[in-house]
Amino acid sequence: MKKYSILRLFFLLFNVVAFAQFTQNPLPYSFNALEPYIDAQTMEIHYSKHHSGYIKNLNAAITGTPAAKMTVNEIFATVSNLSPAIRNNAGGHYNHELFWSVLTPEKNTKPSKELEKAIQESFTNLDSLKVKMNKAGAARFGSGWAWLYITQAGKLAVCSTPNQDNPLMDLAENKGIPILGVDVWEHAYYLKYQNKRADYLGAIWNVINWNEVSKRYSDAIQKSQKYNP
Ligand code: MN3
Repeated sequence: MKKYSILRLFFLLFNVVAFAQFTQNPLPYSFNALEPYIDAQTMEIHYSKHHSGYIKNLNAAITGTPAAKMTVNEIFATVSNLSPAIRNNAGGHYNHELFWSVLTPEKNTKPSKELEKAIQESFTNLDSLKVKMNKAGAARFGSGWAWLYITQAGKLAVCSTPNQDNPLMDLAENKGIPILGVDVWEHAYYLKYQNKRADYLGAIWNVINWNEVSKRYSDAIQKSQKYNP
C-alpha cells in the first residue's frame, strides 16, 4: 500500500513537471490598488478569470505538440506554424503578464533619462506619445492592444494588434519588442467605462509604471544591440 502511494506520488509529480508548462505570477498589488482609474471588480475578473483562462487553455493547447517544449518567445517566433489556440492563448498569457507589470498604484513614476531621450527622438515628448498610444487603442476595431515597442531598427514606435497578437509574433505587421501594452478588450474597462474606451485610455496614464517600462526599454535595447552590433 505504501509502495503504491509513493509510486502514485511520483506519477503525480511527473505529470506536474511534464505538463504544467505555464503558470500565473501573483498580481504585484491588490485588486483595488488602481482605483479609481481601474476598479477592483474589473481587476479581479480580468486577472482571475480572463488571464488564468488563457493559461489553462494554453497548457491544454500545447499538450502533445512540439510547443510543449518551447518558451513563450520560441512560440511567438514560429507562431504562424502553430494552431490558432496556441497563438491566441500564448499571446493572452504573455500580454497580460506584461500588462500587470506596467501598472502600479505608485504615484509619479517617470521614464528614465535613457527612455525619455528615446521618447523625445520618436515622439517629441511624453504627451505626444500618450496621444499616439490613445489613438492606436481607440482606432483598434473590436478587441486588441496598443503597444509602445522597439522596432528592429532599435527605435521607439507605437502600433496596435488585433485579438491577443503582439509585436513579438512572426506574423505581426509591426515587429519588435513591446515595452508597454494597453489592453483595449472590453473586459479591461467595460464595468467602469462602458462604451467610453477613450475615457479608459485617458485614465490609464495615472497608473503606468514608468520604472518598469524604463527597465524593459533598457533590457530590450541591450538585447537588440547584441543582435545588431
Ligand atoms: Mn485582457
